[in-house]
Amino acid sequence: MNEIFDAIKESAIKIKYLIETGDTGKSEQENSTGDTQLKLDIQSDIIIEEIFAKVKSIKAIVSEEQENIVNLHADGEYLIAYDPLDGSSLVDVNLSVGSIFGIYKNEFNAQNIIASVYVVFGPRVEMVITTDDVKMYRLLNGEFKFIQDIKLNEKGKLNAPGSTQNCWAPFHKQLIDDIFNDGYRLRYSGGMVPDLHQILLKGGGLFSYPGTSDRPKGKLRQLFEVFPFALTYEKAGGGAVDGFKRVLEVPTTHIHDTTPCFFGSKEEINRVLKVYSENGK
Ligand code: P6P
Repeated sequence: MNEIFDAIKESAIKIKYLIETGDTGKSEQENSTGDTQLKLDIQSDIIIEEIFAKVKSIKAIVSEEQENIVNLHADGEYLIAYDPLDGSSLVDVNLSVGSIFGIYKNEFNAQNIIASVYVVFGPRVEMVITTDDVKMYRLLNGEFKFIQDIKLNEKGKLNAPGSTQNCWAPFHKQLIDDIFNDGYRLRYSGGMVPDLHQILLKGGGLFSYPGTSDRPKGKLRQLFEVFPFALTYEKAGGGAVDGFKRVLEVPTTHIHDTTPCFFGSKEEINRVLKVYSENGK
């Protein structure tokens, strides 16, 4: 699998340059979930696909920016689902963005995810690789150097409450208010990669993107946003749930399916499960 990690490192260096120099304007296209595609989205996707096409162990890929699966090498053993530049619109206001990769075997579904990678493009470029553990690397003089292992505390201090105001569950807002009343600090940029990276590095807390009235199945995509981070949070000693169960037990029927999601330290995740099981459907 190291050849895949090396391919992602190669793409990250090119995407870093693209972010610094590229045109952040809108393209004429929409992706399969109706998001208007920015030129950065399309160009980042092209960079990644061209690099992955050279890796013989990759059988097929799924991109947030493309409707269908792209078959690469019939004898390949890995499937990769990725979001080439999540939160790309944040580049316009100079906030951090990221790329997310889920590495699967046999099928694109939660049961078959075997590794994940994300890259944060911020003041520094950092890459986090999850296999049986969670390891962080930083781009230094053109090379990714190992910096640290990542482990979550049992309980954290940060709260990233995405889209609470639109949540379908009337009790959800009270859950978030109670967490703030317990002294958690608000940390939400609108980019899931830096928001989740911060919670991982600051010892823990809770990131929520619940189902909303207009999107009861949530906004974040299973294969290339939620499942990769769910693996990372679980391997770091925390958890990831949809309110009622592990998100890594959520079935996938379409490659662009979404799911409500909560990522956090053990204590915060147990708090979500308790409130949803007592009040939810
Ligand atoms: P909202 C970015 O567009 C994204 O997909 C995630 O990175 C982020 O967590 C979420 O959407 C933000 O959504 O509704 O708060 O703008």
